[in-house]
Amino acid sequence: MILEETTSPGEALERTQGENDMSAEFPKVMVILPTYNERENIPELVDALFRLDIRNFHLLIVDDNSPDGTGKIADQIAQSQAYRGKVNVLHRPQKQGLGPAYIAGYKRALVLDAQLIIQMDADFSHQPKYIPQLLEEARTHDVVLGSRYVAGGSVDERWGPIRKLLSWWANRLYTPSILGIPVRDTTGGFRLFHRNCLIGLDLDRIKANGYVFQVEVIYVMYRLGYRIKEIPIHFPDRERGVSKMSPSIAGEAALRVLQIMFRHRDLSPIRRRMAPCDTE
Ligand SMILES: Nc1nc2c(ncn2[C@@H]2O[C@H](COP(=O)(O)OP(=O)(O)O)[C@@H](O)[C@H]2O)c(=O)[nH]1
Ligand SMILES: [Mg+2]
Repeated sequence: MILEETTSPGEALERTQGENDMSAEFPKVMVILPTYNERENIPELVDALFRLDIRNFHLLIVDDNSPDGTGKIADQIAQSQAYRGKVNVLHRPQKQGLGPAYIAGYKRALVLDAQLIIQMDADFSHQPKYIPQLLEEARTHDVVLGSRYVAGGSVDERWGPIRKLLSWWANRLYTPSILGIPVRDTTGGFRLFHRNCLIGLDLDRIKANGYVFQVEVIYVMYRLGYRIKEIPIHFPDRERGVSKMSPSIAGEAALRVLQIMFRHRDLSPIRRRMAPCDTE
């Protein structure tokens, strides 16, 4: 999808990845991992991400004081010889949901001068192997989404027909028709943003939590005219740990989508925030 756009972060990337190989010349990539009780996943996931061997690559773990001690494990990883200086941990006092965790993570990533910000679940449903593709598409797009609902994308084979139908209906029928947005996977959480998109978004505009948080962010970015690309991903269910999403969050989502439409339908590219983001 190409929207009217004057700036080209893709070109900026070309420039920074120009002639020489020094890592400082490469844009700083930061992957945000929100965690709540992910002790069984986080060490392995961190290893898998660094095995991708991407230049100038950093992690930001945002932990909401997980009772299972994920935060402590994250600190140990951050202080380990292998990852010192490459892994940051943001501790928050209590579980407040995915939306506030991401907002705090985006703000911290901006403060840490990240140029390309990737967000993904910490349970292997978002597979590290797709990250090189996200980065490749970031050369020519402002926002890149890992998508279950474009050609080639898929969800876990074990999903029952009701769950499949509900997710498909929400993403492919309900949300696009209410919001008038050509994005096929609006609730997915595997995303890449150029820094300027998070600044332009104006994080204080975003109010939703849960699945609708993802919808609100992408809707505002669409209204602001950022160029959005979806790449197909397979989305397997988590093997370890438990999901924190509840049916009540999913039920509330349908109404919240209407709220989002009314809240942001008048936004246009001119309303992008230009000043540096307020940071913590
Ligand atoms: N920091 C933080 N992370 C959360 C919270 N709720 C969920 N997560 C993380 O967000 C990601 C997605 O959550 P998950 O329970 O897997 O949701 P599902 O994939 O929709 O079932 C995982 O990495 C969770 O650990 C929260 O309240 N705070
Ligand atoms: Mg999950």
